[in-house]
Amino acid sequence: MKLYDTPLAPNPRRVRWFLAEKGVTDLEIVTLNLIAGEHKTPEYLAKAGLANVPALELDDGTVITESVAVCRYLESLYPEPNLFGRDAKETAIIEMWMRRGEMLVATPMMLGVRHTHPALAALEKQDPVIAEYNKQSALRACRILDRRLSESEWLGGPRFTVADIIAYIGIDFGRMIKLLPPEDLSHLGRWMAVMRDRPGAKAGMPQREPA
Ligand SMILES: N[C@@H](CCC(=O)N[C@@H](CS)C(=O)NCC(=O)O)C(=O)O
Repeated sequence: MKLYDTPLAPNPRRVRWFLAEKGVTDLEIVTLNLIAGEHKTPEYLAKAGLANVPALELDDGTVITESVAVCRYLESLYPEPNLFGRDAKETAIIEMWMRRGEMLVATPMMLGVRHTHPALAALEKQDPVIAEYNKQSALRACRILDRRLSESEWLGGPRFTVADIIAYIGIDFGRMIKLLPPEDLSHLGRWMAVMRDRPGAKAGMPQREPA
């Protein structure tokens, strides 16, 4: 298998973290430079179908995009440690928090960063109004996660799951523009500190000081 990847970008980071939690190392990583447009070449577009990373190319030539779909596929190949849920109820709760983390926090944070960070002007016609709206939406939604974490050790329940990976990476991407969650969110702060220390947190990331 080949994983098309790029450093720093949040969606490929989900897959790298997921692989690190599973202890999977036997796949080829192909690093693309997005700023140089390496994900927009006719060859890559013919494979992936769209100009996005991550993409996982299987040995039979099938290409899976969408970071969560890639993680689900990897979960089937490498079921332990389980990160998507073991029974109907647990799987649904994890899915619920994964989608909340993605839609309410990660997506607006990505848009906020994309419309703000000077380096990303190569990928986006930046608009300060869109930037501000999305940054505020992401920060507001951190309160929802904080409330959940006041009653649950992890987002998906009593153990670490993919829901934690998705939400944490979304929030952490804000550091690219020095956007941090409000300090009064103590439950979120407790969880962020624990997440930061997991081995997957550093997978494929340039070494940076924690915020
Ligand atoms: N929903 C997709 C989003 C993939 C995505 O947006 N990837 C970004 C990097 S984080 C990308 O490839 N951007 C290229 C561009 O904007 O031109 C997923 O979860 O994989």
